[in-house]
Amino acid sequence: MTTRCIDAERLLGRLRELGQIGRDGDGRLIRLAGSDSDKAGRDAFIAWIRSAGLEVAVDRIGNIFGIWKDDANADAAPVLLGSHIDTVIDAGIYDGCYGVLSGLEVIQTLKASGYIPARPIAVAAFTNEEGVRYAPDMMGSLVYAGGLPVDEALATVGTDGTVLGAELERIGYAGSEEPGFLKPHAYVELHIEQGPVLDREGAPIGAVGNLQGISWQRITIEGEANHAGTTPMSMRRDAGHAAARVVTFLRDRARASNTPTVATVGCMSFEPNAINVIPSRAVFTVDLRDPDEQRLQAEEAALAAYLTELAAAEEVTISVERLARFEPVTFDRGIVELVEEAARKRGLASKRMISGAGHDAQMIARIAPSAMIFVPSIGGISHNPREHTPDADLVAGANILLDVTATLAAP
Ligand code: HGY
Ligand code: MN
Ligand code: MN
Repeated sequence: MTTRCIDAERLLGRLRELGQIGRDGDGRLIRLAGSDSDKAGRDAFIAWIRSAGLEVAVDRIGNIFGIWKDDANADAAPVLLGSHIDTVIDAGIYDGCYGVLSGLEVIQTLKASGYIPARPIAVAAFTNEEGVRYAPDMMGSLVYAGGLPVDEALATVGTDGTVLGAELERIGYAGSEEPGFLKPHAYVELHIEQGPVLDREGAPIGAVGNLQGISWQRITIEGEANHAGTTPMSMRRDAGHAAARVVTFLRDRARASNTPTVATVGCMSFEPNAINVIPSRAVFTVDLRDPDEQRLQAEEAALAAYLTELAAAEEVTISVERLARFEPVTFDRGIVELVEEAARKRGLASKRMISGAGHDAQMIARIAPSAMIFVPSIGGISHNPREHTPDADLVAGANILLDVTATLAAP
């Protein structure tokens, strides 16, 4: 039997075309959830779904589905593929988009090959996976999996003061399907690793067995504005300095821990943000992650204790808002082994690994057996325009997704 292969030119062409949609005046790729550039990316994806002859469905949180089904299998639970096409700020072209376009490519290849599935096969582009404009991240798939009520998600106020539901209405993606309308038989997400492991070890395929826990918080420190020149150091209630101590505390603690714990302060703003005024307020975010739930809780507790101590020492008041909290996830062993077997059959080395990044698969794993396939990220770079995966690895990963899907949907 000849081995099926995806149409590499079609996949890579779409990936590059989508990678050009939503660039700002400086050429940066920015397709934040609910934005005009998100709409442009969504429109392109739906046009490709239609050109493949698939049914299009959009749910109330704006998740988009391309569905291949026929009368014979329409009542069976579908195999669901997918990821996201929203991006971070100044993004690379592969994060999320590779998994969505590969899912569509797999369906088109199977359809054209005369393969007859025992169940529908669908591909999803989940809304707001990145969580940059509206927290939490993985929002569309979290709602889809029943982890967040859709009306609560639609009422989310963004970092720019907009409301997600109004933005989805505005861009024409406030769909009608109830989230969860398709109960997947299985879910497989193909994604770039976004880390250095596969590239460093020269393995083209990652069989992702689990995914680490994530804790997002927004911290506000209130001090007192005062004159930068006349206020003695001993009389300051400097919110900016206090914030800087938190950043150093987190980094030093994570680096000294000898565990996989990672800590990141990605956003920070001061008020009144003037060169000669001691900051009265500092607002910043903390992203803590660890594969072990107990350790993640211990890191959160250590931060809370430090903030209490800091407030007293610096005579500031500190408030904390939880933005997201997801426990570590273990994926379906059977599907992970299918990934390893598919790689073996194609003569590709694979490596069992954990995901450092959050993904929609960690949400869909709540409602269906799920797993992920990784391909290498050169230098481990991601969330950065220098993000890169060689074409040969992109094609190899999509062919593994093809094989795993054909097995999962087989009669
Ligand atoms: O935050 C994450 O890990 C993902 O990129 N949303
Ligand atoms: Mn992603
Ligand atoms: Mn991402």
